Amino acid sequence: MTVRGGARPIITVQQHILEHQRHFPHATGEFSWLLSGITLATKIIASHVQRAGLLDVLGDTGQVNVQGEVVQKLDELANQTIHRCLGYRGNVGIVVSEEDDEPRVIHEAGEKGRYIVLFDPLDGSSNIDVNVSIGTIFSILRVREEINRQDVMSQVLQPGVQQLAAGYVVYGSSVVMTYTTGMGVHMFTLDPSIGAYVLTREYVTMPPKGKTYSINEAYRATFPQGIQDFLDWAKSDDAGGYSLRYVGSLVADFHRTLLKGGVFLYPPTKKDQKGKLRLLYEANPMAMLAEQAGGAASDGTGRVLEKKPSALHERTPLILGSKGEVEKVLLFWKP
Ligand code: P6P
Repeated sequence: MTVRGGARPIITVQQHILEHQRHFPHATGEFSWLLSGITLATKIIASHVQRAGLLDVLGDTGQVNVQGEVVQKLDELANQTIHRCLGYRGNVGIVVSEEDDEPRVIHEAGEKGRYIVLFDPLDGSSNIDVNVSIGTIFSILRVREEINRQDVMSQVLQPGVQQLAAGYVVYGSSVVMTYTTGMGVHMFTLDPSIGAYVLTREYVTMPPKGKTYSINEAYRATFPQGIQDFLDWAKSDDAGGYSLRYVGSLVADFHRTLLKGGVFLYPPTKKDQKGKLRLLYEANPMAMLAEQAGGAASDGTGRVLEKKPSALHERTPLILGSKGEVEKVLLFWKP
């Protein structure tokens, strides 16, 4: 449902979560408190992203992160901002970031720390300095009582089907937060005049088909043969006129796919033989959103959400988008 102009109600993301509280019967507002930490952090990040040329936040820090990637100044700012905003929410027990080697245990939370928050603080780093859309991705798991709380890695390495919630914020021509708690996908636009995320689309559904494919074809020669066969077919008359759109920021490429349909592909390459995208805090949250919107997310052999993670920064191949389009890719690519 698109919430049209006129006398539409102003519903903030906190209000929306409270109304959806029944999915967390014992949360009694706890979850909305947690989400308010994420919305606060992304408002701060947005304010820096939109003034990047005016503040000393462009360029890199000269450091290399656990991924082997040069850390941009805005990467570090986003990472620290999310840690600061989440660390004192009281109900967050463990925080995992793409920028951190290991999970951070929030000792102050103690037994009250019932949630695990995983995030890519600023996805699309290569686009930061050239004013192209970038984003923040988050995933929320519950601390599992049946697992020793001190066994942090076992707590964190949960399959995507265990996610309580997932979402992203895309810092583009407007700042849009998209999230799901397993009860549909909902979108909010940050209204800078009031500093609040306001509901703009509810129960978003992904078109079942879409004539757009999104892939970095520079790596074509090292894609699996089945992916190369799909790309050849998509360019053929038989396919009926696909176009290529590729921003190079997962959040932006997924946001377009969610709204317009199509398929995003990051298959294995010679450089990233297990795919480039990280399972826990990129692929899983996007896969939850895709499936909640009626789409699909596969690693080539099965649902991304059913993968049992074995390492914190594990990567995965990702075929993500309209159900009909993901199925077409898998007709050609059977790893
Ligand atoms: P490539 C950004 O660095 C990122 O992690 C994703 O946001 C994006 O989809 C992908 O990498 C782009 O990778 O190899 O095409 O530059």
